[in-house]
Amino acid sequence: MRFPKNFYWGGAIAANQCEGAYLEDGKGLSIQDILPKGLIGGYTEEPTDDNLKLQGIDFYHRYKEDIALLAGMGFKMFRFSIAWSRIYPTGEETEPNQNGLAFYKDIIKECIKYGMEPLVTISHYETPLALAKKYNGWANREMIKPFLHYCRTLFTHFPQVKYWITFNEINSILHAPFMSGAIMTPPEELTEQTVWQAVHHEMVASAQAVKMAHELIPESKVGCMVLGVTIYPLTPHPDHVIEVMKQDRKTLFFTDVMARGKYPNYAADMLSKKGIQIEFAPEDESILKHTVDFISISYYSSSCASADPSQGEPSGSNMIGYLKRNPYTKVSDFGWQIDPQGLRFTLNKLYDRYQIPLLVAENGLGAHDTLVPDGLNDYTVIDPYREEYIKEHLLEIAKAIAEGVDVFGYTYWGCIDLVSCATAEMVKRYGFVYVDRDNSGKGTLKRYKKRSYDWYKKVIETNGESL
Ligand code: BGP
Repeated sequence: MRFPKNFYWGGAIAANQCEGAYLEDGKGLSIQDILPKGLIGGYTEEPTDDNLKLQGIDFYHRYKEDIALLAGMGFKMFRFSIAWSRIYPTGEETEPNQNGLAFYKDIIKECIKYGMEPLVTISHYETPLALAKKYNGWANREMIKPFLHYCRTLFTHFPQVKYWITFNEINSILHAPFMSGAIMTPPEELTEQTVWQAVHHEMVASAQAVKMAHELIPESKVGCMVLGVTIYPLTPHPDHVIEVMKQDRKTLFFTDVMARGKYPNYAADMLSKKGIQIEFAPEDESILKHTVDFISISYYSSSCASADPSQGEPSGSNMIGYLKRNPYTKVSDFGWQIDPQGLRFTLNKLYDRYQIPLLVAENGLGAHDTLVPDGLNDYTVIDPYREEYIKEHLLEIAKAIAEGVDVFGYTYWGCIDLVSCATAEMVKRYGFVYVDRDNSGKGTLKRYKKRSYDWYKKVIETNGESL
């Protein structure tokens, strides 16, 4: 058998990319509501009509239908995020918004009804805008308090949820300080000192959330989540290999702190070379000791590091454009390198280092899909390329498992088409379910099963044997 008996097969989404209803039922603005083009072009003063996330795929009104569709594939786990500003519109109310709580309570109920384990991301790039404005996001230690107030509300109201992730891709704050860390300082004025201090605040907040979850929901499992940046040397030249070591630490630093409970040996040197001094509160060292129960990653592609920036082509992938393209890999429609073996490599590397369970919380192919008649009076998408991508990655996960790595689940990213994160568009589609909406925001929002829907269903039904 390739996959363990209780392997969590499933899919993942995030509130800001699918819910829409951005001001409904008491929701406050989130930073995403002023990011019309994702990472490109920065934020606007007010929400603008061209921001596809304001309506998303209207999951807010269609979640029952959507969850039923996803459950139809036999999902064992469903990863979604809670929009913080739906619970606390400005982040600092004393009482939560009851409508927001009711919405997520119902989502959880639906998951449980279909036998899907809910996995909740507490913060997936959707900090309340008011907190970003008031505190400059995580640059300010004051953020810890409203975050923990929000966490307490979630853990108290949703004790049925056993699996939690504190911050989506926590290391992405280094690459996208506004989207990831709600830091409003314009990029040209932002210092590394500010960003790394924000990193520290998030990690302290995360560790406190782990502690709190364990107290309030004793059987809970809380994980960290990192953007799985897999890096190879551009050539075997020792300079490139040393560069990989340096670049890797931009990711491993986070897992080191969150899984081992303290700053790693190389931190002092790495930070002081950048002239950074992290301000620790007296209690921080003991707080950080509350380590995570599992590590989760998003994994889409690998890249190369070069000691000489003029060598190599820029990597095409989300947020890691500063790295170099690996000439030995294929690329997706959107220029992302496709490297299934890199996933096996990364899982082994993380497990060798930490020896705690791992979850592939995101992996998927963003592609151009075409809706065609299915011959039965309906429409579908014929997407063998998606099946192939997933198959290749799952087989590499299976190899890692055979090598002794404890991988307990796979939640395919964007299991239903949604607005993309980095470029905020609809045309880049990941789902097993097609949603009729285009880049100009037009479409009926009707859902159609793609061919990969039945394919993934079979994979789950056979616990991966059909691969
Ligand atoms: C990750 C994010 C997701 C997601 C995915 C794909 O970085 O956690 O939210 O969207 O990337 O990226 P994109 O949507 O930009 O194609």
